[in-house]
Amino acid sequence: TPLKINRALLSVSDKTGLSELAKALHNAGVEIISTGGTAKAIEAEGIPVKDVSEVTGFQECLDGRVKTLHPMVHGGILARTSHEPDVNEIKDLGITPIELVVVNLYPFKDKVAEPDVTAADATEFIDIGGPTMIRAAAKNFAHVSILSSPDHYADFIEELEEKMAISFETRQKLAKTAFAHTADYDSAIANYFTSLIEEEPARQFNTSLPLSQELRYGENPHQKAAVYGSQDDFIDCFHGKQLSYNNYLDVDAALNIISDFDKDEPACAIIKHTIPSGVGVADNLTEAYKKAFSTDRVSPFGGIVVVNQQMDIDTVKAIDEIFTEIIIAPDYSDEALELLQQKKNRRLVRIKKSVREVQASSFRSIFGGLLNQDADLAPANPDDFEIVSKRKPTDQEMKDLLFSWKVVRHIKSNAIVYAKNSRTLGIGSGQTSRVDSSEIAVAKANKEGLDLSGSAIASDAFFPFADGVEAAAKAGAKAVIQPGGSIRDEEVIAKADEYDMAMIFTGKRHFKH
Ligand code: 93A
Repeated sequence: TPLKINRALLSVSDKTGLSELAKALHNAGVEIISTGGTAKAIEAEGIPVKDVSEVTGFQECLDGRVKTLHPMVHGGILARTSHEPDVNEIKDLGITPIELVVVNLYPFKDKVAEPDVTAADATEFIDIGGPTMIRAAAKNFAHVSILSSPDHYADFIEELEEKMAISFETRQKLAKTAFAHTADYDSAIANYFTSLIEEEPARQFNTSLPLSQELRYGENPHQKAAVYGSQDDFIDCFHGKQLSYNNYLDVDAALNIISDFDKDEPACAIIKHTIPSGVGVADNLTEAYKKAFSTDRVSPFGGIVVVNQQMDIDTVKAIDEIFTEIIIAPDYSDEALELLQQKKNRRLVRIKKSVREVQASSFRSIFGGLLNQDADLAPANPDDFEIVSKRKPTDQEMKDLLFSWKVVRHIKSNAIVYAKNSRTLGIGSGQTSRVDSSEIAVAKANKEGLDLSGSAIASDAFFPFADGVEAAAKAGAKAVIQPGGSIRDEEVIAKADEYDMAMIFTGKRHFKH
């Protein structure tokens, strides 16, 4: 049944929207009770307000630590006003029901975010009376309405003015939100204490990611699915069908790899099932696309093309020779757009923000929960590289090594990339042995008729044995880049020297499981 509001208790730290709300309540004939600062703010608007100490018959004490913690307040909030015994009992006790509680809490999160905050200061920002009122009102939502954020005022006022009462559905929804809010508030306090107690602060992340979108289905049509977070900050899918679950995975892979290529080097990657099938860098996008495509001319069918510069008409014409599911670019020329939009269903995505711009966390779902780690986004730093072979890489080899190293970390382990002249020649991914990945990379290059002689090879983790390097040499590779760190490094280096290969140790591994 709709609830008529006779009496409201307002106690807010964030005074946003307070005067509009108080006015609306006053106009609806509601009696307003309030705590110190809130009462002052309401009074200043010329709206009648009763101080909570008049209700409790007790002064605010202990520097405001005890303001509303009183049976006159909590009896008024918790009474079941449709329940005869409660009604009689509060009548005997002289308690008047409160049908609306408006509380927002001491801003604890803001306080602990201040750089020099002391634990004592932070502690004073732990609100006790506020959550108590919020939880009491939310528990008794059958008889009380709770507003725990200024965000809820506008809809509330509208409903109050329209119906002079608040519906059960609204009260239940507000109660749910209120409990979520106090839970979040308490976990922020717990996290802060954890950070005080433990030497290394526990990894913290936002556990309350908002629902971004319900998806039609998951990896397969029989799986329900949704996406959470703020994907819209990074991309705008402005044409074609809604992105699907698998599309999101592929777009994620595409955004990650393209973030490795600076704006001054036109780059293109073609992604299939989250793995690049080819990557190219050239003087212009069309050439970059052609290089990427030439690595593997079968996989791109139904794949995703991502570029790092404004998409132009010539590149679109080249892409249009086969069916592409998604095209991703920072921007599109008018001509390119006109041609692209002729295909109604093909998804077109604009990159709004590079994934490199955020200190990203990565999450994977496992039994019973999640795994969390820093995303592996930091660009490689050639200053950390060590040339371990007798022969130094030539300038061209160095370019090819750097290029292949950028690509290899975006490929599922075990990952092997052959590259030359800023273009991938063979990619081996996701195999259970490094040798298999190598053989696949070579086989794919051969299938496309690509010449591996003089190429560079990158490996996401160390070569455990010299045989991997020997196989690469026999396939035509002249330069190797890998993390190093195997107990057989010496043998591996000796093998590179035997074939007059240049070899770099990066000291950094890029597994992608
Ligand atoms: O110190 S408290 O935990 N003790 C209380 O009894 C109490 N009652 C309300 N904090 C309490 N409040 C909080 O005071 C509210 O949650 C609100 O954030 C704030 C409003 O104080 P004022 O009206 O004086 O600005």
